[in-house]
Amino acid sequence: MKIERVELRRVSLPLRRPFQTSFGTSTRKEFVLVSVWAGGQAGHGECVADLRPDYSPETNETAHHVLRDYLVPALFALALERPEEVAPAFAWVRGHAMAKAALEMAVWDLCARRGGVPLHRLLGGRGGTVAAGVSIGLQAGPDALLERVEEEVAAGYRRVKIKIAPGRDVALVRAVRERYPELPLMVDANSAYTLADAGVLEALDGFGLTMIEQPLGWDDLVDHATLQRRLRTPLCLDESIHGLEHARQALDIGAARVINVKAGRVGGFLASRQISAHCAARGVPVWCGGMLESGIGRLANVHLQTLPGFTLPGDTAASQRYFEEDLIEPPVTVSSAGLITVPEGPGLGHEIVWPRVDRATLAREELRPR
Ligand code: OSB
Ligand code: MG
Repeated sequence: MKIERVELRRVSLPLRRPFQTSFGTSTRKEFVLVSVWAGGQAGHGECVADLRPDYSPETNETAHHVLRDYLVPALFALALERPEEVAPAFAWVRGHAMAKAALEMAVWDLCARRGGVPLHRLLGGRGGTVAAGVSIGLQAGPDALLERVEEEVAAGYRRVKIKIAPGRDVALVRAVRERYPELPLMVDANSAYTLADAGVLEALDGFGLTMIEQPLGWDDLVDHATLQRRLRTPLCLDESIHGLEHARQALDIGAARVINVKAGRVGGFLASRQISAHCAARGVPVWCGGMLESGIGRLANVHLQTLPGFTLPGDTAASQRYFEEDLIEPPVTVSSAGLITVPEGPGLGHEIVWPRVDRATLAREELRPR
């Protein structure tokens, strides 16, 4: 198979509510949507880079540049037999995992559609349902947070994650824990602390959290290992894991006991599958993170987390939590039991509503082999 055409769109969707983390506040989701064509069929991948290099060094601009100038030409040069061949062809490009992932995932979707199978089947996953967790951004205070937790628990979510930041941590966790003694609860600091704050993190150790996500440096493993030795609560790494080697090294030195897999952060589905398989072999649970994706990236996450090894609820929540109108029909929904049904249609498995995508598109560029 030769890829005949690639389209890069810049898409902007307003978020229903602002999402605040330790590194900033998002009010809209702006991303590069990658589409690839072969033999009259298309596949689509949503890039999880954002406007600012705060979660990761990548931005929409860097992703667009690296896609257009390096990755798409490398893809055009391939005679593809399997989607597993895409990631190795990008390996010479250092970093830029989110750009690589968007294009690689579009090819996986295309291959699944060409084969008439759902994406999860091509990946080696399963049908059925997946358990939904929810990530609640930083709130004005404990009362506002409790209101949000109540809403999400009532909606059925299987576990709740709350964002924390220095000075907005122990009191928030205590408030939620007092109201919900049994709730599977975790926190995500998005790298807001250092080892000098170990006292605060030790204070969180008594709340029966399922894990503490990425408390220390965004590219750190060593200090996380030091911190993990001082805590009973498992540490989970998000930002620090950029591929299979990081995952292996993190586990080897005891920097984490759980890993958050985001296909965008590790370079795509192949790398995600390698990490989940590696962790499963070591008895380490993984779960699928989220990046406030539109329905296109959201469905990709639903399929990914059907792979063996994804034993914990992910950050994949219902479309309607994020957007007035998602780009797919039907939207992703979560049942009152906290479950998402895995699509069985070809590829991503739900329709992409192109008139909505067109309305949300800021710019588009078409690329062909030369
Ligand atoms: O750290 O997991 C994170 C959103 C944007 C960037 C980083 C993170 C998040 C979330 C939201 O926690 C997960 C979601 O609901 O998509
Ligand atoms: Mg995180």
